[in-house]
Formats: sequence, structure tokens, C-alpha cells
Amino acid sequence: MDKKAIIRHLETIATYMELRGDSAYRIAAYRKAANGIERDKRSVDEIEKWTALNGVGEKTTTVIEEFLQTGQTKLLTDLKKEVPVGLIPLLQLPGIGGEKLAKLHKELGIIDVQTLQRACEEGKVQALDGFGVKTEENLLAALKQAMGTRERHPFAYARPIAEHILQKLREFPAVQRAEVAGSFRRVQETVKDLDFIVETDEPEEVRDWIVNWEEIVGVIAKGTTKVSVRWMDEHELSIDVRLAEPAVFATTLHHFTGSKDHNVRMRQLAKQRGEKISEYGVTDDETNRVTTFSNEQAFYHHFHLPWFPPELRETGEEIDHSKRIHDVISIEDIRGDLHMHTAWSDGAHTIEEMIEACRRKEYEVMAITDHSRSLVIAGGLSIDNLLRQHEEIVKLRETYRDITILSGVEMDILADGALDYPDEVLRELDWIIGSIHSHFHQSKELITRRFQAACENPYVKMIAHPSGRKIGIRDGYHFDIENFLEIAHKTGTAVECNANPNRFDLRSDWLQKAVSKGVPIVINTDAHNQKELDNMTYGVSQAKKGWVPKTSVLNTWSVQQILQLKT
Ligand code: DGT
Ligand code: CA
Ligand code: CA
Ligand code: ZN
Repeated sequence: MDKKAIIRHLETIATYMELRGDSAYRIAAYRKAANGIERDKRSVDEIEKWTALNGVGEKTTTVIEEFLQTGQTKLLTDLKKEVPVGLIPLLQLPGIGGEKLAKLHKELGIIDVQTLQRACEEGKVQALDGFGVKTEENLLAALKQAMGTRERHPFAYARPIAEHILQKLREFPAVQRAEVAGSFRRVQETVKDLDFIVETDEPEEVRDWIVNWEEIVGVIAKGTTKVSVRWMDEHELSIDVRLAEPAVFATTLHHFTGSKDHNVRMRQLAKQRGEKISEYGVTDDETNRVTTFSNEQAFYHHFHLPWFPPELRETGEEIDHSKRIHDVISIEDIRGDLHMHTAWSDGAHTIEEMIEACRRKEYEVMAITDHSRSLVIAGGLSIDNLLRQHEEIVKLRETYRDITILSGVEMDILADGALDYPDEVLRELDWIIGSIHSHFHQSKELITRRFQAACENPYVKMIAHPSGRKIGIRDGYHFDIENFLEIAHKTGTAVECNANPNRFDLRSDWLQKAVSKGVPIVINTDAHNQKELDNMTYGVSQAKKGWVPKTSVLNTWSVQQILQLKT
């Protein structure tokens, strides 16, 4: 027998005793014994008298001898019966030893990941002695990230997986069309799984191909119309693929795009007309004749409705507002991007490279907005560098006459509401963005006061990512959206709809509020490289979810109108 096995067994006993709430003295006896055995250089066979070892007593020796003879001990078997099995994996959590876990078990009835997660979410853990807000936050984050218990995944997390799968599906010869459906197609902030609809005449062939993909770690279901598999990512994201024959592709795509509530409303509408909707088409109640459609447009048209962008298919109420759909912003309306970084601060590309990328998008206007001097970690620009950059942009305007290049900055709003540059500097530039990047823990009132100070400055045209959240990572600061929008409205300051899927900031319901208060919205990518400029479509999706009309979106206006903001 290996000495390590004995040591591990004794340590396990100590851990279980700790979880059971045994006396510190008893627990320590097993730990000391394990320690003593580890320090002794001899092998198991060479040890004659266990009690002669440092820290090993009579009682422990009995346990060791039982273990040596049978490979197990009654003591540990009994302990395992008494301690909930679900507690054991929780020992892996950062900052949680047996003692703390025992306390959570005793005081809050924690028995596994789920009960611990619930207790954290309800704020019960921070109320315990020896635990605080920070511990609770850390625990929750660790539970969600490391233990694979995350139920929903940020859109940004699922996106590369979705894009990869979509491309793969579309390249397979037996696949005619493939689309992503479900909450991902609706561009929800988080998704539970990924849903795909595949058009094929050979469902078996496609199915057998999919279950053999090297990127999957398990098959959940395998039928003639549906395959469910687990992706190889750390959370083993589940992937549903529906196999549809050509005639039913459009209705299958519609059905599995959802949302459930949107579908319910559609079915009600059909019922009033004596029809039934399913993923296989629209059935006439009287004749039982099934109508199928070549695409979703034709399907909606059948009900005298315009095509609904998936982003708008949420509560079902959208069906009552179908007339407003053509006012809602779409990607074609966007004339430029007014928030991006270059290698002058923490971006990857030069100003020229960013200009080239924006020209490829046929933008009429763009703004270079690197970080300001206080944001040292992001390479914020000193006044000198900012002014040098401005000069360079002025020069580049000579070269690039088909796009208006605004010279700007993303300026930090400091902890006390002061701005990172004096007015004499700001006056030189065209497009000043105000941002909060520090002191997130301030009170609602202080954060609001910082925003107010920025908005009241005549040179600050826009507030970037107002809530500071990063989906699935941090909630952002405490902040009173009503108050903030009121201030933005009064001062004529625009607010950003940040297109980065990690942010999707503002939230869709807040965008609606901004629209109703008449606050101009700017959809920006905040790109740190050329590729991220492509996120514009996701920003537009986010704006769609808030029913933002194009007239409210500042970067659909003419350059002149943009420059007139706050003048
Ligand atoms: P998720 O996955 O929670 O992020 O959200 P969804 O909307 O992607 O939900 P999912 O994957 O369960 O189903 C995709 C769509 O399929 C859903 O939006 C509507 C439709 N669907 C699926 N199951 C049902 C069902 O049992 N009843 C109805 N009415 N629709 C369903
Ligand atoms: Ca889904
Ligand atoms: Ca699904
Ligand atoms: Zn930025």
C-alpha cells in the first residue's frame, strides 16, 4: 500500500468531520497524523509501530490498520452517510474551507451548488458572521464560472461558437440552408443554449455527420428531426439542431426562433382566422389543407403582417405595433461610428488603419476617441499626446476626403465629477465622450453627480456605456437611469448604445425610456481593433430590442447635424 493513500484517507476523514461539525480537537488529530506520516521517510512496510510516529495516537492507529487491511474504514463510510455529498465539490471554491462550509451547512442548510447559489442570490451568505458582501460576490462568480452550473450564457460567450457551427453547417453538401434560431437569433443578452435550423433532403446523413463532429463531447438526443449535442467549451453548451425538409424550413425557423410569447400571439391570430400554426406550416381548420412558405416574409404576409426582425419577437405585444416596425433603426441607416480606439491608447490599429476599415464600411463619419490621461492602464493620452494626435488627424483629413474624421477623446469623469482635461483642451476637439471607468462602488447619488457634471460641460457631447455593466461579469455601478436621462435631456447630451455584446449598454428597456424622453442615442462599437467595428450590427440589434426609431439615432443624421449637438 502506498503511503499517500493513507495520508489522503486521513485527510478526507478530517474534512468530512469538519463538515459534520466535529470538535476542532478531533479533526486536528487526523490532520496531525497525516502530517506525521508524510514527514516520516520510511515506506509503509518499514514502519513497525505507527504510534511511534509524530502525531499518530492509539485511535488513529486503529483506523490506519483497518485501512491497510480492507482499503476502507467504517469511520469514513459512516461520515459519508452523514455529510451531504453535494457539499464536497464546494470545497474547491476559492476562500471556502471545511470550517466555513460547515457553517454554511449548519446555519443556512446549504447541501450543494444549487442551495449555495440560491443563498448567495438571496443575500443570506453576506449576513453570516465571517462572510461579507465581497465573499458572497466571489462565491457567486466562482459558482457561475468554474463549476459549470451556469444556466445562461452571455451572448458574447455563445457568439463565436454559434458562428463556427453556422459556417460548418452551411458548408456541408447535404445542407441547403442553415440559420441560427432561438434566443441567440433574437439577440438576447444571455442564452440558455444554441438552436439551429437546417434545410436538407437528407436528414439522416446530416444527423450522422453532426454526432461525429470532433468538437462535441456528448450526444443528448438523436432523432429524425432533431439532434442535441454538447459542445466542447468549458460549459458544454448544448446545441439543438432541427432538421427540416425544404417546404417546412420557413415555419420551422419561425417556430424555433420564438419567443414563446410571440408564437402564442401568432397562434391566437391564426385561430381567429380558422387556422392553426405549427412548425410544419399553417393548417386550415375546415379543409385541413396545409400551406407552407418559402421564407418568413411570406409566412408573415399570409397574416397581413410585415416581417418582424427577430430582435422584436419578445412579449407578443409587438404584433399590435406592427405599423411602427418600419420606423425602427436598421443597419442600413447607420452613417458612422463615433467611438473607437487606436494604438495611441489601448487599441490595436493605427488611426489610418481604422479610417481604412470605416471607409470599407462606406461610413460618412467616424470619430477617433482614445482614452484620457487618468486611465493609465489603458494608455490614456497626456495633453501633449492628445494634441499631437489631433494634429495628425487634421493632416489625415487631407488624404481621406470621402469620410469626415472627427477628432475626439473618451474622457474619464473622475471620482469627484471633475473632467480629465481642462476646457481649453476640450475646445480644440470635435467629439468629446464622457465615461466612468473608476470608483464603481460610489453611491447612486455620487455617480449621478459625476454624470451631471460631465453633461453640464458644453464640450461633452455623449456619455459612453452609461451603466458600466459587463454581462455575466459585473453589474456596473448603482445608477438612477431616470435621473440620468433627465440630465442628458436637459443638457442635450447624447447617450451611447454600446454595440459590444459584452456590454449591450444601455439595456433595451432603458433605451425605450431614452427615446420617450427625447434623448439622442448613438450606437457605437467602442472598437479596439478593425474587426470590432463589425459589432455595429449587434448594437443595432440592441437598439431594435428597445424599439429605437432611426430618427432618435444620432449617427444616422448628417455630419452637420451631428456637429450641431449642444451648440
Ligand atoms: P433560451 O434557450 O432559454 O435562451 O431561449 P429560447 O427562446 O431559445 O428557448 P428554447 O431554446 O427553449 O426554444 C427555442 C424556441 O422554440 C422558443 O423561443 C419557442 C420555441 N419552443 C420551444 N419549445 C417550445 C414549447 O414547448 N412551446 C412553445 N410554444 N414554443 C416552444
Ligand atoms: Ca435556445
Ligand atoms: Ca433549445
Ligand atoms: Zn471606449
